Amino acid sequence: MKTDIPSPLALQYERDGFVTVPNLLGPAECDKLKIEARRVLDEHADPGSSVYLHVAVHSPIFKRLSEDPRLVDILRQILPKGVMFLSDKIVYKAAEQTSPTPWHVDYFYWLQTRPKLSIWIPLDDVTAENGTLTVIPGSHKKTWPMEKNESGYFSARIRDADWNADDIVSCDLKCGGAIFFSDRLVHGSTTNSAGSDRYVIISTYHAPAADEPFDLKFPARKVLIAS
Ligand SMILES: O=C(O)CCC(=O)C(=O)O
Repeated sequence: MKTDIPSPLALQYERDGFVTVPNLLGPAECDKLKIEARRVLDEHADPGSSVYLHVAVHSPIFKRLSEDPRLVDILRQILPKGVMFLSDKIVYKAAEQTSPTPWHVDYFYWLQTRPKLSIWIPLDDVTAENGTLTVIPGSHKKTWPMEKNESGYFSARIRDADWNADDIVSCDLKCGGAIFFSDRLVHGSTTNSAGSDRYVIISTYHAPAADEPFDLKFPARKVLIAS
């Protein structure tokens, strides 16, 4: 039954800027998705790439995942005005690729576009030792100033002094768990010092609306629940 009362999960998302949903996918599914992720990287990504965008364009398996009812049932609670898939990307940390992902705010990837949320799903069990996601709860409510980073891109001006060390949540998760997070949330990921590969799929959604010019770069976009 459709109701206008936000679900506990939607209230938690509004308060913290993210929600964690364990065991959304099973381990056998994650193993299949990892094989598919490897295929997509080998066939479509530049050699040695650790990030590949537009996965659903090249993979029916990931396209199915982007519209899987288990994901959409949660998305509909957080996005009551409808759900549209925008794009997905593989983020791969090889055993020898140990670097952490620095703190950032995704909104700066798509400045002046409508609000979005992403689902971060590890296809391996993740802990602080092998590159799990780290988040600052509530940081989505702050307006972060903008600066140009070393690569010439605009990003949020974020400093460790902006929060206390014990505000940081390190999201230990079994493979197939999911973190739904706002594009305003400060997040990063830890160093991968475990000596094994770490595969993640990140899918991004927003409420349906007429295409913004930015959207036209994403050929797999699709309305999943009309407004
Ligand atoms: O999985 C990770 O390392 C984090 C990736 C990330 O936050 C991003 O690509 O925006």
